[in-house]
Amino acid sequence: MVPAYKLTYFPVAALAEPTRFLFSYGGIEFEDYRFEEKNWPQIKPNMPFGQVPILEHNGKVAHQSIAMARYAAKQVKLVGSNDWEDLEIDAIVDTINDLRQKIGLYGYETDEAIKELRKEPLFKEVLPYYLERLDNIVKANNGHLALGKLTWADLYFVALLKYLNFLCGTDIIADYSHLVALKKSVLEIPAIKAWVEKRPKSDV
Ligand code: GSH
Repeated sequence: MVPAYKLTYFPVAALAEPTRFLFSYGGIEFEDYRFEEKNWPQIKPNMPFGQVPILEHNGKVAHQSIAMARYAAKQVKLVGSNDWEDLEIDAIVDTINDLRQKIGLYGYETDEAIKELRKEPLFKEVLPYYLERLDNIVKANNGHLALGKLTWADLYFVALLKYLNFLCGTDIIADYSHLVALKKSVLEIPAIKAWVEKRPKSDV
């Protein structure tokens, strides 16, 4: 049977990976459509806002990676049990995304001189600021980023890590033991483990 969902993205983990993790976690089949970078100029004009990932379902098209991850999380029951709990999860996911954007200013900079200028503030200030706080949250939260239990915030963070590490050129959580433990516990979930083993290999 043709899967009910089609996820379209570049041939990398990055912004599509949280949704891939979440569908895999819940055993929801999806078509993992990865186009070749050379075909992007033809694909881009057909995207709702000129970007990917997009998620297609029942003839409809959705964009925005966090919105689609939140949708997938609802499908696989990794959300909160009331609006306040969802707010707590969303706040963590948005914080991770704030960090991603700050990392992107460094990682995507093509002018080497500017990149060098951004290096010290990122590695000495921004990363410690965010990662210490996230590590403390996991420490105080029974090994999780929100609600003291597994939620989509945990999967979101671990799924995105490969991309964040790539942009920084290093394992950004290596010195944060509670984040390391969180990563390990998420990657040990059988359905996630199976997904990571079978997913196409990529650096990003
Ligand atoms: N806020 C959007 C989301 O989270 O989905 C950002 C999407 C985004 O930045 N997509 C990038 C893209 O499509 C790939 S990671 N880049 C190609 C382009 O903009 O032409």
